[in-house]
This record gives sequence, structure tokens and C-alpha cells, in this order.
Amino acid sequence: ATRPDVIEVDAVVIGGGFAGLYTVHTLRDDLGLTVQAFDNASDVGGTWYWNRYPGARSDTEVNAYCYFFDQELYNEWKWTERYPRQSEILAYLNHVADRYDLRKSYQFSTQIESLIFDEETDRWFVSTDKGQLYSAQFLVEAVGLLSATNVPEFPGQENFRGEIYHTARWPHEPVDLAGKRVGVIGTGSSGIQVISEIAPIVGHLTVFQRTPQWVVPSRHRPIDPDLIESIRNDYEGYHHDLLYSTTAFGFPESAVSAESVDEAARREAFEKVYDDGGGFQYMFKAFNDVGTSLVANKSATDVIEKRIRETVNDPIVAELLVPTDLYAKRPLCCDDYYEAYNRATTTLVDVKQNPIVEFTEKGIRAGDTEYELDVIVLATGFDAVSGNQLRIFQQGRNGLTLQDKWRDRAYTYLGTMTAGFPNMYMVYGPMGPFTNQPPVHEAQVDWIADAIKHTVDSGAATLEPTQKAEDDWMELCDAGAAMTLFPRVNSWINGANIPGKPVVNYFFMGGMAAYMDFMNADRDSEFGEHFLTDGHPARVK
Ligand code: NA7
Repeated sequence: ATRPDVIEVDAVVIGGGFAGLYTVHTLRDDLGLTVQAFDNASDVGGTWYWNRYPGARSDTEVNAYCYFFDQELYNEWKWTERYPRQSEILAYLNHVADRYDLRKSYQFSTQIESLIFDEETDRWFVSTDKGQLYSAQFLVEAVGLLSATNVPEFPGQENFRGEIYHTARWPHEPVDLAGKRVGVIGTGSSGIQVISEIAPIVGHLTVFQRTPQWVVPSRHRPIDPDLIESIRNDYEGYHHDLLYSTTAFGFPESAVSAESVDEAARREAFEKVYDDGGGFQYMFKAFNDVGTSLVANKSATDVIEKRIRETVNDPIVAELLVPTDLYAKRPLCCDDYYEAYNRATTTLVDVKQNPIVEFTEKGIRAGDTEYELDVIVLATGFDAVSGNQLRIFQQGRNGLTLQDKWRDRAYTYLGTMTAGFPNMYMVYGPMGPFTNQPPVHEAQVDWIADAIKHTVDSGAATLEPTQKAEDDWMELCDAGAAMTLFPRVNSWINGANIPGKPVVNYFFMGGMAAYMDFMNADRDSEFGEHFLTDGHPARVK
């Protein structure tokens, strides 16, 4: 076979979501590099391109779920809701793509098949499923933390005569669920949003729940105009405080530990945040130790448990909805979730007691019962954090593949680079900060741009983290995570949701402010101490 013509660019960017769009803008328009970007979707949007299921919306307040790099953009875009719907976020990202003319740098509907580093030329060869071959000095993988879908195979799935949709592969044309018999498998963030949204309109809703989760209301309401005004008046200050907080969610985080007050005070504080709404708020706004202290955690769940039992009319159903786990997954919020189970048209099936045996022609058999359905919704989540990267064959120095390197777990430095893969950058890669994403993407992309600029300005071909920097980072991340309760509960946060996936820590849990300090230290050292330049340690001055 003849070799396709190689197209040379300075940088290849993979992904057209929040992170990828900003990367293209920064590398192309600020650094002046030639950039070719790709996405396997047919347009921009990333997560918000794919997740079109009924009820899909951000559960981060929008004042912190957006870009900050351009105050004019912040000022001119008018959000309508505190927690915007998928369609509104997608419209925003389309607006950003237009405003900065980003689409012209993208080739859509294109899957990257392999990324191979050529040690002779110090360049990456990038091959696409369209038979193209690119060569680039720099790679930026902005492929999404939660985008590689987890689609479990149920026995007999092919026999089902109705429709099956995964939440993150929802069709573009509206799916009419009115009056239909709908089954939902999964009760994570996606599942609870679908359930709450469709319960009032479907003919019958059957929820197949494996593990109940702690859900607090979001208390959705219009945006507080005074809050937006106050941000506009101190834009730099707000943005700085956002990045130098623990979670970057844009609300004041508590500095008080629940352990330092008595139980009555704890209950009062949790009730107050519960009544104001918000999952991340519930975890981080009342006290600072819900994720680390068993005492704090128990007080937090006592309040939610009480509210579940007050809300759900049937005590048997309520019992099934009360989790037995700690409150140490990604915190959930949704309005009208528990209320959905009070409808005569909703059935809750506990698939731990009555496992899903098979899909049949007519529906789903769980335990001894066949539930007849017209539509099955798989709200079964993602091979998170490392999943999308591992779906691309990647080979760095000495023939080492990412697939081999990450067999036991995903090793990175700062969640942005991995040793042995020169000039390969990741936005929100594994072992990155455990935070709200869009503002953190920007901060990482700024760091990546500085690292690339440093490489170009110093006339070097490559920059990569040392093995020691990576080892130290992993150790630091693990020591931090071990102090939290998150490793004690199974979820996508530790890989436990995917059969066969290594169940380990995948995050830096030391807070965004500390993470900013690490990134700034590398800038201050001119990407010295923790890096190899052209394969060699920086000369110590
Ligand atoms: P999640 O949070 O991983 O939830 C997936 C749900 O699907 C969860 O309830 C799972 O139960 C359930 N599940 C997965 N596989 C099965 C099978 N085979 N049988 C029954 N039930 C199953 O994914 P989401 O999409 O809701 O949210 C992911 C993140 O995206 C979210 O946290 C936001 O940050 C955005 P389990 O708990 O494993 O027993």
C-alpha cells in the first residue's frame, strides 16, 4: 500500500468540547501555531454535543460553568438559568466556536486511530479513520473525563423489539416518550435527571436501580442577577478566587469542620444547604470535612435519609432508595427525583435483589418478573477519566504504548503529561484535580501553552516530565486520596464501575489552589526541575 501524504502541522488537538475549543484558540491565536483539531462528533460541544437525553443539564451553577479567558465573552453571553440545560450550553459553545472562528481548525466526524512518536524526527504521527496521516510536534488530548460510554451487554439485548438508547448517545431528533412504557437502567447523575424529567410524561416508568445514591435537590431557579453583577464588577478577583479555592465551583466553601461543632449545629447547617439546593454545595458548603470525616459524613447522610423518608410515600420504596454507602461518590442533585417514586406510574426495581436476567422481545426480565417496555434507557455511565485516551492507540519513546504503560493504572504528571510521551499534553487527564471542570481546563491549557511556548522559544524539540516527577506526583495524589472517604465507595471516581478496570485512585484531591501552586512552580522553574528537554535533564543553574 502506498503511504498517504503526510500533512505537517505544529499541533494536533483532539476534542471539540470546552477544553479542546480553548486549546485551539490559545495555540492558534495566542501562540501562532498551525493547529489541526479533530472530533468524532459532527460538530463542537464535546460532552454537551453527546448528552442530549431528556433532563440533561449542568448541576454546577453557571456563573462558574463557563469560560473566563475573555471578559467580553462573559459579559455578552446571557444565560437564562442557574443550572443551564444541555441545549443552552451547546448553544454557548457554538457561539464560542463562531466568535473565535474555531470551526475552521476542526475536522469533525473523525476518529483518531493512532498517535505514534517518531524518535528520529521528534514528531508525532497522527492517523485518522479517514486514512489521513498528520505529523505534529505537539499533541493536546482534550478527550473528556466522562465521554467513553459504558454500554453493558445484557443477555438477549438483540431480541428486544423496542428502542434502546444510552444517555450519552441520545439521538439528535427528539425521541417521543409521551405515554410510552420506559425502563431506565442506572441511577447516577444521568439516570436521576432522566427519571425526574420523564416521570410526569411517560405512560409507565420502570427504574432498574442497582445502587441507590444520595440525592439532594438542586432548587433550580433563575440566576441571581446581583451575583452576576458582582462578578462583572470584580471579574479578575472572582476568577482568581475561583482558581484558588478547593473545588472551583464558584461558591464560598466552608472552612469549618463538622467535627468541631455539635450534632444539632451540624444538622442545622446541612438542612440549610439542603433547602438552598446543590450537590456540590451540600458536600462542600456546610463544612469542610464531609469528604474526609466519618462523623461529618454521617451527619450529612442522616439529613438526606430523613428527607427521603419524608418525601417518599411508600416506606418499602423509601427503604430501597436509602443508600447504605458513605456519601463519597460524585455528589448528585436533582429536583423532583424522589417525588417521581410517588407516582402510580413509577415502579422501582431493585436489581441487586432481582438481577437483570435478560432483555426479552417485550422488555426486561429481572428476577422472576418480566417488565414490558417500549423504550430502554441505558444511564449506565462511562469508562471515566482514562477511558477515552486508552481507546486511541498511543506509542511514545522506546516503543512504549500508553495501553501498556497504563495497564495497572493511569500514570501522569499533574494530569497533563505522562513520562515517555514527549510533547503529549492532556487536559483533565488522570491524576488531575478533583474539581469543577471548565475554569480548570482553562488553567491547564494556559500551563500547557506556557510549556509549549517555552519549548519553542528555547529552540528545543521536546519537553516531557521526568520519571521521578511522575512518581512523586502519583505518590502525592495517593497520599491525599487516602485521607478521603472516596476510595471506600465504588464509583467511576476509582474505576470500580467498569468490570476489569483497575480500582485505584485517579485524582489529585488536594484542592485547586494547591494544584495552581504546583503549576506555577513549574513556570517559575522555566519547566526545569521536573522535565527533560530533548530527552535530557535541565542543567541545574
Ligand atoms: P454513573 O454515575 O457511573 O452511573 C451509572 C449508573 O448505571 C449507576 O447507577 C450504576 O449502578 C448503573 N449501572 C451501570 N452498569 C449497570 C449494569 N450492568 N446493571 C445495572 N446498573 C448498572 O454514570 P452517569 O452517566 O449517571 O454519570 C457519570 C458522570 O457524568 C456524573 O457523575 C457527572 O459528573 C457526569 P452502580 O452504582 O454501579 O451499582
